[in-house]
Amino acid sequence: MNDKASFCEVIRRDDGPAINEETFKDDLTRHFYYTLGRDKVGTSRSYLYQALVLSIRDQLIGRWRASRDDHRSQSHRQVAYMSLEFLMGRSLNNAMLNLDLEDRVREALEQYCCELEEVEAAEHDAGLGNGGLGRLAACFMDSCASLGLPVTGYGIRYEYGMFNQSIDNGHQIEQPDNWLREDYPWEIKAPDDCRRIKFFGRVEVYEDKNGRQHHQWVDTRDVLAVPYDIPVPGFRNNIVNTLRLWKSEATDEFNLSEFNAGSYSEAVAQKNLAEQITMVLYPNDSSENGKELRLRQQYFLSSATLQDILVQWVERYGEDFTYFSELHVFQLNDTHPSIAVAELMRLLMDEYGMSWQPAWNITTATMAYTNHTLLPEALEKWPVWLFAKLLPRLLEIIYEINARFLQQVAMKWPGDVDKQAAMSIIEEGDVPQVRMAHLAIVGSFSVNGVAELHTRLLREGLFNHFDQLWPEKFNNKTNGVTPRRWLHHCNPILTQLISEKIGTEWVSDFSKINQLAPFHADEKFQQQWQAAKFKNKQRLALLVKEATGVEFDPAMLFDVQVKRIHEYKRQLLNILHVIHRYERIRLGDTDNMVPRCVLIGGKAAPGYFMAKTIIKLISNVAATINADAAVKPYLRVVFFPNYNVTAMEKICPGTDLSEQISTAGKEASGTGNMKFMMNGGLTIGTLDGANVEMLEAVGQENFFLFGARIEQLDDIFSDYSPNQTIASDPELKEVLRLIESGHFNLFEPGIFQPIIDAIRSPTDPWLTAYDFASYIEAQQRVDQVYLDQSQWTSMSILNTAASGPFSSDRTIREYSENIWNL
Ligand code: 26W
Repeated sequence: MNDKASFCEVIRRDDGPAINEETFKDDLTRHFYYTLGRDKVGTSRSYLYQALVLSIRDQLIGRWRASRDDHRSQSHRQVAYMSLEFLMGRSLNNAMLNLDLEDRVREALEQYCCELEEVEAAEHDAGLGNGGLGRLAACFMDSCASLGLPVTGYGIRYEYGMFNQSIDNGHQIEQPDNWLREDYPWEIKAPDDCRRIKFFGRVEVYEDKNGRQHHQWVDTRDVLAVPYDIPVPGFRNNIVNTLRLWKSEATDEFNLSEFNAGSYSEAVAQKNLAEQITMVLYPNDSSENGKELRLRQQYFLSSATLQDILVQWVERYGEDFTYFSELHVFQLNDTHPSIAVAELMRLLMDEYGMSWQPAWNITTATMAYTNHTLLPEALEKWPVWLFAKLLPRLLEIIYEINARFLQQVAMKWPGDVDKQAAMSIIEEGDVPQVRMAHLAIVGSFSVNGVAELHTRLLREGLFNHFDQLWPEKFNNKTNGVTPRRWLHHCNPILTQLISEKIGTEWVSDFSKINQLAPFHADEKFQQQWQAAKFKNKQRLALLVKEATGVEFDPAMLFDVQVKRIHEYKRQLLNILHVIHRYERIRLGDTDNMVPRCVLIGGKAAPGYFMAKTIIKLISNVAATINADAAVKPYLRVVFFPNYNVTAMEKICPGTDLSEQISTAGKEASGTGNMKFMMNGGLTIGTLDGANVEMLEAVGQENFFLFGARIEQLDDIFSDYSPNQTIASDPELKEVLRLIESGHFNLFEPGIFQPIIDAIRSPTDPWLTAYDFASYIEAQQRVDQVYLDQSQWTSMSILNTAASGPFSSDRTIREYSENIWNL
């Protein structure tokens, strides 16, 4: 072997040097001094953070390459997890945990007289997601790497992630999240792999010499997709997967007419349009407002990702796609990337010359769709005219898919035109629309919901016709969260206690967590468990003090609801209970009342008026209550600003009571509920989403259940009269009277009227008044149990012990075995 070849060999086979304390220290210094050109640490920890990440990245690179080569060279199936959102949060601690580097890092930092925690705090959250769906994608990435599965995440590198929320006089203010300002040292740009994405233009049809028709999408305005790769290390298994995020850039072609007319600067400025595509994450988590730019984002991600995989395929196997579907799966995270169904058809036919049927066989054997919501307003539809303008070739293909699909429907239900209209991918009407969920179902071999109840409701309701046509496509994959971040990393105190008791295997095999159960009544263990919770409450109290100025007393019960603000999640019900308690305290009715600190946090979509009004109500109620010295021993309330992944890492370990109180049938699964459970939080909740399975796992007696159930809803709505409910419930009546009297808005008359009207409306879909009494009763049970600390602690231990099934490792194993067939 000549020198050059052996060098290449070394580069290729290098698994990364064994981690050595001395070289690690040197790496850190080298990056700080040379790569970043710094000599003083100064007050900002930002450079030290960056140098540290670069040093850790060095440790990852060899393993990363080895993992990638492995995926590409071996003939087993691989998955592209396609998602418009990846809510990764911080990565430093996770990487150190998974590589077992913490001790070395601490030592290396000593020379800078700097604590690891300070450096960690310099990392900006990668907030490229809205809420549950985006965070789920991030947990899945961790589990796939930790299980050694060949899964690559594909998403968008938004310049601005989820907005930062501040609260001004109780109102939400949105501020841009410029998370890339100081560079993001985890990412590596890969310009070699950039792809070209078409928009606008028109379709030309021509016949080849064999008389076969071909379509050509021409006169397009093209944009480049440039990938940035982020390493995703598995838990202590030497595997490093990839999250590939696409950034849009202008091509180097100018608008020549303008250019020649002397408008050089204007022609260059036009390039901005291309870069707009990946500028900002849409901050809506439940309603689609049909913005053109959003459709551009969706197509941009879908096309770039599919091209990426097809180009790699052709490099390796040429243009023979016979075995393509045996080696690839595309998992669509909700309908957001579902235009991929039509795009894969286009690429196979127009770019690689395939005819319809083989291309369709490949498409329907590789696409799989996950649904995350039953809310009708969240089901994406795009006007046909918009498609015709922006993606004309894609619209043609969608029409053809639909025509063939409707023939199938007609065969199954001859003459049933209503069914055809209901199932059609195109919704007729004044403004005809493309129904993206229908496109996703028709084009996929698998359709899954995210909790047992959710999947049942999908099959019986929303997608019932499709279930009758293709029952074999439907399946459930109950969500989970990664126990590395959501227990090990975020709760070191409890982690140590658990590991002392049952060893450390639970970190990689979370089913083992149930070995804690036998100790639930052990007095000494209970005391240790309580002490751990107390410390975590102290840590949370500090955070609350910093963020709001309000003192939380760790001796009180910490009652927490954090999630996006939405009417169906019923933060309103929560605050009604708070007001009720406040009333009782004012009346001196405090016998056996457990002192509580109530924390509510979450972002409202900027255009969601009711959600913003609910934030204002919570803030005003909090201000009134916290200002009342007589109330302080019993009740304190905050609206916690800018709730995000990093905040949750301190919130969930310090929580006693987790509020999961959505109207039955509305929350697809929930995942925050699982994080609290892992950390020994007790749940007060409805029979909704994954709460149902959590309750089954831990037992009724260890869960505070309340509220209307799905089976009752039809009955309830048939003669719902909230005003009667209110009139006959003195407690609810009093709570509403207090709000209506202006007690919480003395100088802002009328601002809460929309909320009052909503509660009093006979068509209130969220059943706030209906569930009030049952909620108050459940909260009463919470107090009773809490007074018996031994019983509470036993329940807390049993909750953690029963949280095994809610690890995303379990979820991903199920995806792998039943959908991906890896
Ligand atoms: C197009 C606007 C839009 C954006 C995001 C519509 C819908 C969404 C998501 C589907 C909202 C979402 O995050 N859904 C949540 O997904 C979680 C993960 O499966 C579930 O746990 C939550 O119950 C569900 O609300």
